[in-house]
Amino acid sequence: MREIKGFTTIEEMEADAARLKEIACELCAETWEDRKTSQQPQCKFGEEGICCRICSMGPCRVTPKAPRGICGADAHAIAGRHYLRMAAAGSAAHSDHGREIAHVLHKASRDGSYQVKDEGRLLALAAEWGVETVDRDIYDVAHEVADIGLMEYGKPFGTLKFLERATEERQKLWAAEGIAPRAIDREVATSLHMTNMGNTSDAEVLVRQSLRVGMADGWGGSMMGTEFTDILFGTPTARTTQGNLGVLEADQVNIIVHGHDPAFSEMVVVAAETKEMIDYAKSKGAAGINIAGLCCTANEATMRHGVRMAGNFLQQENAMLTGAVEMICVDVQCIFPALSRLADCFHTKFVTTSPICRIPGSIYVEFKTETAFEQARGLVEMAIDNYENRKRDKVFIPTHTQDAVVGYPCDQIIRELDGVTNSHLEDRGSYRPAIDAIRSGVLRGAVAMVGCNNPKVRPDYSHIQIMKELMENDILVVASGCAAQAATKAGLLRLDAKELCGDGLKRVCTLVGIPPVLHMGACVDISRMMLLVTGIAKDWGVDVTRLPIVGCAPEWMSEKAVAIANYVVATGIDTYLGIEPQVKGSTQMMELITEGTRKITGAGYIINKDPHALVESIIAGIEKKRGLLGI
Ligand code: BF8
Ligand code: SF4
Repeated sequence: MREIKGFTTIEEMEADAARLKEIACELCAETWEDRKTSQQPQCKFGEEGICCRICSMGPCRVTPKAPRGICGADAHAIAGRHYLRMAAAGSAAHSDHGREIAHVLHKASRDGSYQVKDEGRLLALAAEWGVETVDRDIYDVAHEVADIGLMEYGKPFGTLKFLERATEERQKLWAAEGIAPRAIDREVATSLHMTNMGNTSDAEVLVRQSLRVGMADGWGGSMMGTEFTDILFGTPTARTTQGNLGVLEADQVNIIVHGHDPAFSEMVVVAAETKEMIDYAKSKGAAGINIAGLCCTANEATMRHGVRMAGNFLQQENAMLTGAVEMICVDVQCIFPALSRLADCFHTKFVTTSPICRIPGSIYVEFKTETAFEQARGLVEMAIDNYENRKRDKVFIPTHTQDAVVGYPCDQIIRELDGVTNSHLEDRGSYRPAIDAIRSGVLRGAVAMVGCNNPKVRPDYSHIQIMKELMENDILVVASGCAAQAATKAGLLRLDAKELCGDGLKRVCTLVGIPPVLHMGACVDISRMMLLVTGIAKDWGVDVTRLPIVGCAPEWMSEKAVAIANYVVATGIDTYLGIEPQVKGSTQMMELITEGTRKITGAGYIINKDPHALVESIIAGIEKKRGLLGI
């Protein structure tokens, strides 16, 4: 593997983390490493998905001596029901986030905290949904579009509107297989109903519903979240930024926004950029206000404002351990409750803002659409006031930081790749150049790298090693979520990361002026990836399953990842996992998720805990698809 000076290595990242861990030990502060140790050995029944506590006759655990729970449910039913519940919870989380954004759009106004930033995007969606736009106030259009979006959550009849964006083959297949999602909330409720005591015990039926509830996320709630976020805050465009803990500033007020809902973080960014707040920070002896992001909030804010990214999931405690953070304010999802206790060891204010995510010991400021800006300004002021409490002799900010180019939604990728052969900017918009590059073998294929960190594996190692190996093999990477942040920290979003690539990918990166790993946003933006693949399939004239394009989540941990994996597979895209889904105690479930779904959607999971073996199987899978296409 090529190593070039200037790119942060995983060992350098680990050295920074080790120093921060020492600080934690000096303060007797507990971190995830300590809790992981005290959790050992982790429960084997839970790990294998064969512990059931769905009713109070249980918990029932499957063993050779006791192969069925008290009601008679076997390992396949128990593991299948648990798997479906994970997919449903993940779908609920993403979709509820999408719903919140829809409500914000519904309340958007010219003189309120939230306005419509991308009118073109709104008008396009209005046209798609048959909303009248001629001679209408843009905010009336916005409110009607939001209204229709909100109805998608609970409409009594029909299937989701966004399914019509898929290829005809997919739409027919989903209908024929009975997995086309109806209203979003209905699929979540149906999943809970089916897994309620005394209902479905047929593992295949449970897996089919997992695909369906997953699609309610990817082709429903998440897609809506992405669309409405772009309308409200602007469709991202490529821009430069930086990543890793080195983005924290020793002489500025550091405020970290963490979570997922951009409606919240956008306001904090806007408030921190006001002259009034900057002057106030200066009056308190700081050189300025430095907003940095963690997790998917970082991805959202960086794509639209260039806000720098402090890190991903397993770095959240490390950010506080630097001792340089005046405030961590969070909205929803992937937030360690541990931050609250850890904040007791530092001057850091830990602020929660959503009724969905209440954490004991935090400062709770419930964000409201109507007063969002004033509330954000209040929080920024609180952080500035806290600057003088920083214990300067205890601060350790790691120096490793990487430059990055971020913000490639579908349109941007199409436009950029189209630039390989088409120099007329205004005509751009065809997938042909991307297809030609794949067809000719200049690019062997593409991989969507997604998902979290998981203490079960060396943090970020799998992400980075897999991406580097793909790049060397002329495979373009699109990344989102914590995978995108891992790439950022390793420098793979730098334009000169093309030096780490094979000749073909390097040529494309040089011609087009893109990095070999394209940052596509937060996890809800994986819906963008579905549309990108759909666009390529339509222009190519083949079904999605035949394209040399796959997904990979080597370090996933969240229920949201289970929902995502289900809609990716339902869309016909093979998904490579580095962490085993918790169904190993059922041979039938293992067969269903790796092979069984192929009979339904043409795709399935390939699971391998060894990242090197996993990337080899990805490359082999891509080459096999190329062979079958005759290219
Ligand atoms: O939604 S990748 S750890 S931050 S779940 Fe969470 Fe996983 Fe990160 Fe974003 Ni996605
Ligand atoms: Fe046990 Fe059946 Fe109740 Fe589950 S649903 S806890 S297997 S009795």
